[in-house]
Amino acid sequence: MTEALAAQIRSGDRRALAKAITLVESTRPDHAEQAAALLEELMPNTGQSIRLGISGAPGVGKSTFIESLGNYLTEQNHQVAVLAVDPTSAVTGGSILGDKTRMESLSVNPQAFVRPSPAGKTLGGVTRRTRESLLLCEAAGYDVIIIETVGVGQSETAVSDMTDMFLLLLSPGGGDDLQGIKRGIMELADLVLVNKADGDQANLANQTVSDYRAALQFMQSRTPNWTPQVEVCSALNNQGVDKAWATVQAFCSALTDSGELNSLRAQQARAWMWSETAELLISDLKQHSAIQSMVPELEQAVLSAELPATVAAQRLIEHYKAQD
Ligand SMILES: Nc1nc2c(ncn2[C@@H]2O[C@H](COP(=O)(O)OP(=O)(O)OP(=O)(O)O)[C@@H](O)[C@H]2O)c(=O)[nH]1
Ligand SMILES: [Mg+2]
Repeated sequence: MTEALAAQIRSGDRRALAKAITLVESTRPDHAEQAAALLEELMPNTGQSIRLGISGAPGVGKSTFIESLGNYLTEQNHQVAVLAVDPTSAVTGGSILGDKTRMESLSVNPQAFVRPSPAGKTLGGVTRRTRESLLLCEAAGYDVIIIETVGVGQSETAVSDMTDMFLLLLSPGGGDDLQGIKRGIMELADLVLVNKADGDQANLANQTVSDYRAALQFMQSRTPNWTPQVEVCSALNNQGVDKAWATVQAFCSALTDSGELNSLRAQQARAWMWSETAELLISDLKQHSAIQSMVPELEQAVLSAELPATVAAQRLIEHYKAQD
């Protein structure tokens, strides 16, 4: 069953890909086993895409930009997949990106695959699934994978940890206070795009570009092989999107030529291995009945400040290690 599904995915069968993503998103233990087998089987077919993270405040134009870029790329015979990491789905079970992912033309473009965000209990849960979905999309032949997230400060790091390049979209204006964007997020950006550079806002957008270029000079570059760029675009009018793509390609060449792309991905994979290990250990621990029975009392003792959290954690681990 795994091998047949893997073969369908490799042949570019979109329904098989959608089915496989549903499998990796499932919380059922038997599904998790199948998903793991499938990913292992497809591993040799992964890694050949450009992995792009895109973030920005609500309403800045992420969906419009991705639609414009996606359609531009498919015209050049690229296969584009769009995945979403939605930090709100973890909290509310609802979704910022889900209903508002208005990529109407890209969604029906035969060379594109648009997948709304999974609902996960934790942001970690959502991003685990997104990483796996990314690998599945690569195995299905998509050569540009875009991972979108809303810039509300929780999910950008997670997205940057699974992508090659991080694009930050900003609105014109507000250069002084960096639009409330946390400095740490600015530091993740390899390309800052000031969107909505059209109509009345065109001049302001250019001014904003100057402001950010000045601001970025004082920031530590993520890598010696690339200086973060700031450009304007109008996603609505499809302006600057080709330039942004040229910058993405320049970034990829710089990191490929220096060998950094391979080492970056290798490090990301190793970090992922350890975060998976931590998640699996915690969920295994919580499933033990002996542990479950001691949790209420321990939590109560920590809540009422009778017991230091560290001591409570040590007791949990001791009991866990004493199991079977
Ligand atoms: N003038 C102008 N408007 C734009 C541009 N890009 C997007 N918009 C408009 O801005 C609004 C929000 O655009 P979206 O693409 O939905 O923004 P988003 O960042 O995906 O928003 P969320 O998913 O809600 O976070 C829409 O009304 C767009 O038409 C642009 O380049 N110029
Ligand atoms: Mg959107």
